[in-house]
Amino acid sequence: SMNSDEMRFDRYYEHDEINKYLDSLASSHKNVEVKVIGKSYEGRDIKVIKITNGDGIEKKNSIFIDAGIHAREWIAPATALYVVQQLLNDESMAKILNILDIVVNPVVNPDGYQYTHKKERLWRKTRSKNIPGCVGTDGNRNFDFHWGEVGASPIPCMETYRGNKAFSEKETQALRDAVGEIKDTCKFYLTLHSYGNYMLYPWGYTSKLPDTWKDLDDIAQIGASAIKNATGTTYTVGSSTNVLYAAAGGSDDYMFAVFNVPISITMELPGGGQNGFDMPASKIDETVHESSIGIFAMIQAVGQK
Ligand code: ING
Ligand code: ZN
Repeated sequence: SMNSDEMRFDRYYEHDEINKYLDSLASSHKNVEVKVIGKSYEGRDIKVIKITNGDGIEKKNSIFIDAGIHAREWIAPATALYVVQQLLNDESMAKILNILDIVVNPVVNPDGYQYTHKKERLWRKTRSKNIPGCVGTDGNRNFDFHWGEVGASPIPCMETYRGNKAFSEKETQALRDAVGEIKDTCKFYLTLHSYGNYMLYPWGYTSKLPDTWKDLDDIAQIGASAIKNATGTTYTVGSSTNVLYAAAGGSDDYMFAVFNVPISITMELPGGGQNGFDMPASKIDETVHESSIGIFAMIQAVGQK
């Protein structure tokens, strides 16, 4: 168990440890607030941590980061937690927190995440029951913008099952409501996935580009170049449909189109291990550090706009 106010990135943590860690940060930092934004299908608390500079100014611009909507993508929650730790421990972050409040949901889909720890390492979806013998909905096909169109299966047993309706899942409802709460101030929505080294932006539902695609591309390029310069690792930048594949009902399209968050990016972190999702624990630390360089470069660029 973890009672102390530190997380070491030498192994993957279980969901209850992560929640305890967040609570310990709230007790030890007066500029940190932890909130339950909803319960998962199996009843786990879905938490966000909000980090401010403690000045109490309400209408500051904000940023929302999430991870772990897909259960098996373990490097994503680890990266989100590393970003939280850096924001609190690295004094050079004070400048960012003077301009922006940062809200992080490190595990959107805790039931799936725990299922990958205990039962089936490569599980992707939630754990809600749909038809007998088939469990789970793909959270990143469940958002209510062009829901059910391309790349989102209507078949409950499939890996990319869209759900029986948009926002059928308690987990996607919770994420929607948490971002919705800050939509008037939110300048950047970042969702962490793995794997493949991509900085993706809307649209996922069509190969057309949004009118403001250059703004999206600028920020994504800044993230990719920062990583390239720091470690030599290459990220591919572009719209989801154009550089990866078309998929409707994703969280990034929704936050961008419905909540008008001007910068909305899906970051596909590096892969590792036998199947790409299973990066060895010994590589977590260097990977989350590298990825955070890109994330902080993007946050900084958004803050300066
Ligand atoms: N990749 C994303 C997925 O949900 C994506 C890629 C994001 C496609 C946004 C379209 C829109 O399939 C992973 N690894 O889950
Ligand atoms: Zn994913």
